[in-house]
Amino acid sequence: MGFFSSLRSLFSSAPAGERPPSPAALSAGGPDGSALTLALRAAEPRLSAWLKVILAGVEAPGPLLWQRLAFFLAALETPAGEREAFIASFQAWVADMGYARLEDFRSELQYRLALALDLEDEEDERSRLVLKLSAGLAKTRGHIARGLNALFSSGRALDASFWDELEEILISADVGVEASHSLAGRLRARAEPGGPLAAGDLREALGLELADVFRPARRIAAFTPPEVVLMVGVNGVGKTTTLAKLCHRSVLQGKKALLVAGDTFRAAAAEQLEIWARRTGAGFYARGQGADPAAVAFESVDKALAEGYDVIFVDTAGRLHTKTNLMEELAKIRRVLGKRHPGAPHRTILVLDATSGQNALSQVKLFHEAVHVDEIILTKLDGTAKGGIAVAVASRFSLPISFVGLGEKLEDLRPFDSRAFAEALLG
Ligand SMILES: Nc1nc2c(ncn2[C@@H]2O[C@H](COP(=O)(O)OP(=O)(O)OP(=O)(O)O)[C@@H](O)[C@H]2O)c(=O)[nH]1
Ligand SMILES: [Mg+2]
Repeated sequence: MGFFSSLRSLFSSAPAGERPPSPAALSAGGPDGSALTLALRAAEPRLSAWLKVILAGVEAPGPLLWQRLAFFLAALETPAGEREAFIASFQAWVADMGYARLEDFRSELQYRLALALDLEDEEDERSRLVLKLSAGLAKTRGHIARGLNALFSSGRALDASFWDELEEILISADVGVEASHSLAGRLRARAEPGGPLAAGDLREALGLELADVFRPARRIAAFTPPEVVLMVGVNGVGKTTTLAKLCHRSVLQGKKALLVAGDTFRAAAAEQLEIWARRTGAGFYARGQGADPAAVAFESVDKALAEGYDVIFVDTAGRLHTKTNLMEELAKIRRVLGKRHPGAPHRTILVLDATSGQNALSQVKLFHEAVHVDEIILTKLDGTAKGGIAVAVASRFSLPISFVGLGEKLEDLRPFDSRAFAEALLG
């Protein structure tokens, strides 16, 4: 959609002399168009502020909420069809999830609006990301911060033992021996010419060095639709959930998406994916258990071409990276996709579980050798003390981390932002 500019001009300036109505007046009067418009105009031009206005007096999903949303989207000159589709899809999702209270669905609503209105790069969303990351990385940060605070505020000389200790603190948060050594070395190079740095400067310099380890996300060259996304990784890391989250993002951005059950090994795998397809409003393709996953992938491209899908997401069974026959099966899926649709798969995504520690490094190496990985998604960053693995992976392999998983819900997948990550890690 992307009507952000019309949004700004519609709501950004309250005409002098007009006072916004109180939230109480709004809720009592129901969807009073002019009162709402005034309140929206008076609000700060940020999605969260507008949402506060729209949701004033709303306690549960019901007619008031749907009317408010319809009004908001209409005021932004969203075409009626898109407006209705947005609301219908949100209604279906709320019903499906059985959510009855505002606090259950508020953040999903904000997430959907941010994507549909193309607002995700806004300050508002970035600070939500930092908040979420900070909460997720609390354990890792607790670990690192205690050590760094003690070290940086010790007033000690920046001698060999100082840098050794810094390395040890980083290693203990799973940053890895190699990456910790190189980070400490670069910080040392920064610190030495000018003599000892203050504690705050050291922390800031470490933050910059950390953020610098990460590569910017890859830009995808032009291709003929459908875009084909292939998900790979060891067992239980979050491939299927992450695929559903990515699919959700695509659908919210207005794309026609197909979820493909390429995990024909586990009986429940296709059912799990079919539920996600219903929740996200995507199409679904599967064959019976035991079917050849490469054939399923091939046929799904046929279906996507025939039915005009923009993007297809192919799930695969979890596999141990050390089992050569299973890795060969993945390589075959890849080959077959490329034969049916030149350039496919356009994105091969390796999912890593942040809690798996240093083993993640050998997963990257072997999956990359077998199927050529384009990007990495790191899941379960919420609540692990091993968040430093992101740094270890990025410094060892020249692969971008595109998204991070911060929980089990559909909205808990966010684009990776190296600055936000370094901030959240160091506090
Ligand atoms: N806390 C948290 N849990 C997650 C995250 N991503 C996935 N999970 C959970 O991890 C578990 C496994 O997720 P799946 O998506 O089934 O993993 P998978 O890799 O498809 O598993 P297999 O297909 O069996 O190999 C589920 O309970 C998910 O809800 C995350 O970012 N944070
Ligand atoms: Mg799975």
